[in-house]
Amino acid sequence: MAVGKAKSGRSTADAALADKDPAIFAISERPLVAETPPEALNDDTTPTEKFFIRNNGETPPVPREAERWNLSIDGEVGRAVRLSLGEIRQKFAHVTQRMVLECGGNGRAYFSPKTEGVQWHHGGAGCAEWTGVRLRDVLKFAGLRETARFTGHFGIDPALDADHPSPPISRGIPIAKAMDENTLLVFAMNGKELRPIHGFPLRLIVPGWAGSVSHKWLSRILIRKDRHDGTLMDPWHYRVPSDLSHYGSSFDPMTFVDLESMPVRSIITAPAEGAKVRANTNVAIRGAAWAGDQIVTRVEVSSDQGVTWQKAELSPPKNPYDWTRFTAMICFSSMGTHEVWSRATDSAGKIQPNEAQGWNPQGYGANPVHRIALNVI
Ligand SMILES: Nc1nc2c(c(=O)[nH]1)N[C@H]1C(S)=C(S)[C@@H](COP(=O)(O)O)O[C@H]1N2
Ligand SMILES: [Mo]
Repeated sequence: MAVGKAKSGRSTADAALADKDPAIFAISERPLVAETPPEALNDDTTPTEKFFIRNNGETPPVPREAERWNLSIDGEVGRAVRLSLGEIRQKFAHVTQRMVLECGGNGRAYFSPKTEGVQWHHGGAGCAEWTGVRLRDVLKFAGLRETARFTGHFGIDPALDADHPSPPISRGIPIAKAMDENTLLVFAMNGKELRPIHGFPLRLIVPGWAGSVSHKWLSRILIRKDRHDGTLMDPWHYRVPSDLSHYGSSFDPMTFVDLESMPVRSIITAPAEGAKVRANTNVAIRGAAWAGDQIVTRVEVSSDQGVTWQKAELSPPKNPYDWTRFTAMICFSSMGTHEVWSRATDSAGKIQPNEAQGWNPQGYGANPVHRIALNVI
């Protein structure tokens, strides 16, 4: 389904999509969720126009005076603080890092049987340059009490409609991840102020973890003694069985654990699916790989449906949580339809499986090899 005018005609959604590359396609209109096809992720830095969208509610109205936007930090802190965006910019060191943001449900469409939830293929991810300040600098400014264990994030996005009256999302992370030097409070994306759809004027980027904790339109961080209990912190969201290896066992959501770091994934970004290439000629295969909190240690490609694999060349990430770009040369000796597969391995030794493994009712963690078909002439 190509992106068109949202049925309801809400101006914010229309504007968000009008700004986007036509390759981006909506997989849900309300809430607005749009995926990037792999061939649109061929840039080293994902342009904002090609960056995926994941809303749970409505996009809030754009504030008139962004510099006066306030972020409150309260709860288990030495003193509750309220900082304007202007103050945040002034008081704390600015950092720019290229980092992957990936939706927790990325890859869900590869599960069989089908699960609940938005049916992402591999395109619920992008790698942009984020500019902001370190969350830990701001938390130190407020002063964390010894009892501080967890954050709770709040934004201003309105609920979708009367059927979904609760606030759309309010998730949180353990303090250790909040204090990680790569966790940023972000006001700019790819060198420009955030677009409204991506959280203008202030959002979190918690790299490597399910995107739901990278709160957009961020207005408050509550520091808590215990795990946060906001919207979508319930047993049915962003929770996975602690042991994913027992296919077919009965799952009790009460025993699930929070989905935190995302699994290793690679995608082929060139050539595009269905492209014509020549037989007996080297074809350059290009792609990207990332691995949550881990590092990508190897990417391989296969031109014989996974019977044999050849190592791709990796270009080093610019900074932690940047993706790893890869290239490989493949030569097809016969004409016809041929598949190219890619798979990555992470620093914990985990490798993308041929088919999605670890089926779970909420459909998290599907990271099968990426496969494209080429027309060899
Ligand atoms: N306030 C708010 N923040 C949010 C969301 C949301 O619905 N509301 N969606 C989250 C989810 S599930 C993801 S994957 C990312 C997507 O960020 P993007 O739309 O900028 O790509 O934002 C996260 N932050
Ligand atoms: Mo997400």
